[in-house]
Amino acid sequence: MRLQYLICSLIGMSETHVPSVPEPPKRERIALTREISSALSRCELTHLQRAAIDVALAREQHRAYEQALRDLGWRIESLPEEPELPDSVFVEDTAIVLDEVAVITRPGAPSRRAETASIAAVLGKYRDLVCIESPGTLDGGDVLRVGRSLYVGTSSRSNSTGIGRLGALLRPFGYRVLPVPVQGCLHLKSAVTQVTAGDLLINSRYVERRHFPQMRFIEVDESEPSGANALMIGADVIYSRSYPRTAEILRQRGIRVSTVEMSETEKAEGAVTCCSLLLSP
Ligand code: CIR
Repeated sequence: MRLQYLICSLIGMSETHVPSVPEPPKRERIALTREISSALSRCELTHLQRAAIDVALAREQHRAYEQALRDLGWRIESLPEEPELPDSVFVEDTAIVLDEVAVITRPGAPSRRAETASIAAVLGKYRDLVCIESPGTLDGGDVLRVGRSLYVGTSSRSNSTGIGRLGALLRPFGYRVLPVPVQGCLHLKSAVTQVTAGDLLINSRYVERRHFPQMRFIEVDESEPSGANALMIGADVIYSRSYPRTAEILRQRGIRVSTVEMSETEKAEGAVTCCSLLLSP
């Protein structure tokens, strides 16, 4: 029964005379990003050889990435450049943002630990904050959330102390934290990301499917091993133009794919999920 009709019946008024029930205030969808550092060429590298990065082009591509998020209804809150922090555009690694709370991480690479202070200052406006503390380490790129489950890659960046602490911090909110081994790539989300409510895009040479029971899988094209990172936004997916064969596989499955050019941040081992932190309503 419609609420207005119920009120009408109770107070004996015609439906047209009842003022409409006010909608609860909507929380804005905010994407937190950061300008590319002029020092990006001095980024951390684990699996790639260093290649020349065009910082001006990287910035242009980053603006197009932000525009893709705007086109899907997100307001961009962009932090200024950190000239002394080469990897600081990869804001995903500094926090895990949930509806109830935000966890400020302690990145595995010592060169990246100073990135968290400015992120905490902004996130504190929107969420209660909790922190991963020494000797724990955790990179947000290792955390794949599917519903109330947080799968966390036991990579070179996230240690068992950090993963254990994440579990203890989030248990009171009803989340379970599940460690998952990864091999051959930087983070868990280099190996697997969610692309629909029931589908994971995966490179099963980097992570085993058995860790994700009840999910279906879309395998990356074998010529595109780094193509498993996609940014799911509702029914849409933001995806790198570097993996056209996998993009086509996603489209054939009926997924709406918006592609962005990521050539320069990819030379720094970045990908589409790493360049924003999404604060959803
Ligand atoms: C690093 O090695 O930390 C950066 N060069 C790349 C981080 C990419 N972040 C991510 O995939 N979440």
